[in-house]
Amino acid sequence: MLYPHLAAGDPEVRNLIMHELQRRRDGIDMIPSENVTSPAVLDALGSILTDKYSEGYPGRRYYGGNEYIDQIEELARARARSLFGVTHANVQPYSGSPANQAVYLALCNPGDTVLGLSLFHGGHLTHGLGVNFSGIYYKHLNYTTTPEGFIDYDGLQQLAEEHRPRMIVCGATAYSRKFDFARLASIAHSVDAFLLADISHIAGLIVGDEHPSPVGHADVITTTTHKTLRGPRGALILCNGNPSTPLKAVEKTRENIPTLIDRAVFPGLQGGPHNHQTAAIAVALKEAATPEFKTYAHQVVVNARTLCAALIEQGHTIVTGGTENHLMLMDVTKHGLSGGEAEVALGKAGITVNKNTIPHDPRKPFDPSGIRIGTPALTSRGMKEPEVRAIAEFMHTALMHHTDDTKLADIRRTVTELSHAFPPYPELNQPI
Ligand code: DSN
Repeated sequence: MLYPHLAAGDPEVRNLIMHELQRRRDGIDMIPSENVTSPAVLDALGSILTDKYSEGYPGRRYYGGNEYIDQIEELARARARSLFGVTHANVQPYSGSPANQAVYLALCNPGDTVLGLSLFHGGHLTHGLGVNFSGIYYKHLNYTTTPEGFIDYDGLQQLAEEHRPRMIVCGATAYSRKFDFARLASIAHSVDAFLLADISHIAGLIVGDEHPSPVGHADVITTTTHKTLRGPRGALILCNGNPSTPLKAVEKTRENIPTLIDRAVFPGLQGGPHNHQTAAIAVALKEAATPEFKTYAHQVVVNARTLCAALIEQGHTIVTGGTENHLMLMDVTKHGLSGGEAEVALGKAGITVNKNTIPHDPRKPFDPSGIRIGTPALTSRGMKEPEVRAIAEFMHTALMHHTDDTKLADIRRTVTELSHAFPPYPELNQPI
């Protein structure tokens, strides 16, 4: 029996977890920011490390009994440094938004001007949305994509020259093309701004050599650990240089970045690190350094390209006309649907995607024109080009019959059959 202690202690919660497991087994998750973690990562995440307080950093804690916790955090930091090729890594941010918040706290003063890619053109909440801390405490201006959906580097350069920001944020949650980090750095540094590269979506592709790295270009790099990197929820902040020991209050200059970052994470923003999460991050970073992970990252991109080509062949509209990474944005409006309706129809067919704005979307964000589709999770399950072509066919049929519940239920049966041949968690393959 899975989770026997939970079965005894809290059958209600176990039952809901079992339903979620069944949902994952029966369907195909194509949300590009989701993935499937390994049993080793899950073991570390569910370990007794959750019980320990360890405010501070290795060797300088505010609690006793941290001799093993120190070694775990050192291991995670060393693995992060080596994997990304930087000299400093902070592994304590609870997730991506707190990691970005720590960078703002470290490098900017409240009211400073910051430029980030608009959420509605593929950016992130923390890149300057008005209702987010980034738009509330900082003077945020957004750069956008061109009408075709490519980052408007010229527009960014103009905005930067006009407003002389303190920091430029690059990175995205819904952008299917490669970032030109050299160009972004040259724009930022031409106006003496810091460049923050948020590589949360593409970190796994970067370590798998499927996307250029921002190292050597960006002043600071943040990434979540649970997307293409395939670890637990969590985040890293990466940079070059070394923090002072002990951490001193220092000026917000480029050479002080490691010290500024460490002070911003703790005590600036967070209390005790989540040690079970740190251990699971260490495990995931070890996995990401293997040749198998490179093969995985390559297949993620091949699968996305294959899916995109098949969807275009069936007459669908893909923003920018293609993909160079793990995701694509589809404009579904020409079939008489909104993104929300497409999400629901595909959900009924057993395929999970999310509605998403497309660049220059005439519709509202809560029911936009597009859907966002990605291949990281299905690739972790072992699916390759033949399965992806079959999925494109299922998606096409579901979208063409989006009001026909009988047809959608038929597709769902076939999707479930395919899905059962590629279990997301083979080690948990027991009856529920
Ligand atoms: N919410 C994440 C995504 O889906 O891309 C970004 O944090």
